[in-house]
Amino acid sequence: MKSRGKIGGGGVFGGWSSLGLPAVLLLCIFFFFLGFFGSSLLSQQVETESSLHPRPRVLKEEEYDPLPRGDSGDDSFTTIPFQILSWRPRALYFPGFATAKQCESIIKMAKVKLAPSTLALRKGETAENTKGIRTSSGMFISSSEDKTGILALIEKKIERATMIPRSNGEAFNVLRYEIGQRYNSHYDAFNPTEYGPQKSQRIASFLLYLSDVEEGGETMFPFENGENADANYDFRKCIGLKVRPRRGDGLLFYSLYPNGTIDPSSLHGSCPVIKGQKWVATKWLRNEEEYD
Ligand SMILES: O=C(O)CCC(=O)C(=O)O
Repeated sequence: MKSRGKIGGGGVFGGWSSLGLPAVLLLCIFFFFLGFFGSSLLSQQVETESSLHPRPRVLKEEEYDPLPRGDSGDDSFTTIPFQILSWRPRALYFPGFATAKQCESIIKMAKVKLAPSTLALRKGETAENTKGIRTSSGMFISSSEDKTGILALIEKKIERATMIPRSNGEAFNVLRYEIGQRYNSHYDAFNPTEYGPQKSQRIASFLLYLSDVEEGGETMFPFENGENADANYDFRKCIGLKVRPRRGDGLLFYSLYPNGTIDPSSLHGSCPVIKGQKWVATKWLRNEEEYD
């Protein structure tokens, strides 16, 4: 009588051998590729998720002991590396502030809505007589318009790095500079004697570089440390402290002194792009809440 529920006489290996060697080989190859593609697909998904929404780095508790927090505080330490580039103006550089994937996503959302960049005009200025000062293209986007959540993440990181609440920020101004395009030196803060009375003032600017630039396109501070600050300065001139755009890096500088007056050394601009293309997202931070 044949026994039920049992693999034939030779056990498992007997079953394989009855399939024949070519069939076993084919099965092995099939499982190999299944494993290979399955694991690389999975790791790609994990990588995309973690590079779009990276976890904040936290220090180990045994290194430093966190204090009991206030209602709105954190339970752990945050590290955001930065370099002081200058004290006049107060300028900080943040390497690797955003991931390459985050930068690419921001460019993708901006690309479809670009228009020639405009200027806030002083008394007597018109679009016609200020032509050539700012030749990039750009668009404005607030974090509430971004369904991917990336701009909200970046905004929260800027908030932590500056301790200026998100609600004091303007919408992101995403800019693209092509070869030869530039932004002559200017102030981000609005001097009331030139622009009239202001409801609020820009305290600081955070620039997130979304691309590398092969040549040119630096953010320049011609009056850094009081250099070149004479009446003859040509606002097109690309001199002084120059910050080279690198994808994912951030630059923060303060336009106001702690006493609220405009820091003359915060004059800045974008050198013309010589080779490649420059993408940057600017966030202006104000002394009053913005409503977007
Ligand atoms: O593109 C840059 O590097 C500077 C941008 C800038 O000056 C601004 O948006 O106010």
